[in-house]
Amino acid sequence: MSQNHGSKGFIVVSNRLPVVLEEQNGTLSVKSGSGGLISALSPALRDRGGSWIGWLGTSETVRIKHIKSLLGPISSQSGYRLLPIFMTHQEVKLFYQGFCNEIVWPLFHDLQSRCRFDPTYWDTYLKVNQKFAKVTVKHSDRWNLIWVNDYHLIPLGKMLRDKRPNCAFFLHIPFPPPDIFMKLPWRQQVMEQLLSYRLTAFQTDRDADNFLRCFKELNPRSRVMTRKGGGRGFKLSHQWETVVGAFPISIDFRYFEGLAKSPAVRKKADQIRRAHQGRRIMLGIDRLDYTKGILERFRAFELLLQRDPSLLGKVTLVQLLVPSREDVTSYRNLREEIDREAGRIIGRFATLDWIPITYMYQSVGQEDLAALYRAAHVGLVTSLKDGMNLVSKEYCACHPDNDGVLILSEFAGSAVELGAGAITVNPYDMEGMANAMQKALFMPDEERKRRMSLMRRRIKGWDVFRWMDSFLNTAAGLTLSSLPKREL
Ligand code: GDG
Repeated sequence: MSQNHGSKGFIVVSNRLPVVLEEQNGTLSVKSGSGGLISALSPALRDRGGSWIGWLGTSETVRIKHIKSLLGPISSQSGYRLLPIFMTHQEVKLFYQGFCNEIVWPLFHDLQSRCRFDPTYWDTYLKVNQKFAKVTVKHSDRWNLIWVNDYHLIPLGKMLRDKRPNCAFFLHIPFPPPDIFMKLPWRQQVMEQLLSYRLTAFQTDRDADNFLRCFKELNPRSRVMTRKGGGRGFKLSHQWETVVGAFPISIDFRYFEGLAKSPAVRKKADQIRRAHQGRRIMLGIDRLDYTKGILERFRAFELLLQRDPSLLGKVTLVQLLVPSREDVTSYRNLREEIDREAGRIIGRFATLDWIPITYMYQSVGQEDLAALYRAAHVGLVTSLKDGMNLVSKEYCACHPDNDGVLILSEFAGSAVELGAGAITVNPYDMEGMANAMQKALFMPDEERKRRMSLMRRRIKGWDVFRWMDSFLNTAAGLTLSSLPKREL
């Protein structure tokens, strides 16, 4: 990328910084954050310069100087500046746990029965976005390209528009169809906010189309134009046009492939396979989240074992569950339910020398992650809905010998690219999932290799660097650089 994004480089804004702040025995330290947004943006942003603005994942506000000195060395290592936002305990509760995690997250994943439309959440949502706006203005110039990420910060573009007209937005999660979106009490405001960016980008055409349908329903007389350079132009007034398009996020394919081929990871993968004594390994790796279909996966596995007793002792489901949103009640409840279900299924089928589910509730390092991917004969991604799902792509990247089968939810964004090679499933169909597991375990070598090689080619051809270049080039092509303020 050669564009000059303004004298301060380009500015990335997301709810979380790629690091979180932890306090143990009165000592503050920073550790790497987790989740798809960070996995994707961190490698692609490395050494591009610019700044990343976000929250440190804690309501800690004291010793700000100390926090800045902790972030300094990380900024120089990563090649971009980290600029922290601070939130009070009440803001974390109403903005993050409330509006973001009890309204937008479940609603945009089509799970409206999990929503709590508390009106006090909206005010704090706007207030915290104002905080982000203030810090963004302070650390940028008028013509900087500001890249706003995800559902926590939808209002930011509108707040910044007069002072920073070059804002682009990327939504990492799905955008729902009208019958779901219309339930949002603030639908008109949210739609208007999404149209305050120069570029509003989604993961897949499914999401962009849903957005278009919602727009039409809310603005029946407005025009949508197909643009020559790709994307669709949305015009709410003659002074302002927003371009909308799909930019499927991806992974650093070469990094994961290289890791999987490295002697250390191969050794670890062999050790994992030996520890399972030649049994077939089916692997799930997910953040703890009800959208990932973990319980559905466990129950389908139970059905598989119940239907086909010849598999008892021959296959193990390895589930890595990464702690997430532990301060949100519904996530704590989900964890308890997963613990119970795993325990129940283990109790039902385990023998003296075989445990059907190996379940870990922790985060592991990159080498262990790659070794798990490489060791697994079958990768399981059974999301009820997912913006993209990077795990599905990482699993393929870590199978350089093409010897793995991916079972993939048709409701994950990655099914658009990987559907032809994966065994696709409806995660609500327990029998269908059990059939898919059976098929994956007994798939002939030739078919397995053909399918995996197809998926790997697709991911390699559209990796995270191509995704980022394509998004940033499109955004840069739409930026304003000389219009006088009154025309905006
Ligand atoms: C959101 C959207 C979209 C997992 N466990 C460990 C670990 N991970 C990493 C994986 C992967 C990432 O976390 C999870 O990414 P996903 O895409 O699967 O899911 P979300 O966190 O829900 O991400 C999603 C994404 O944003 C990007 O736009 O794809 O749809 O929901 O990269 O590798 N990493 C390490 N240790 C672990 O234990 N190091």
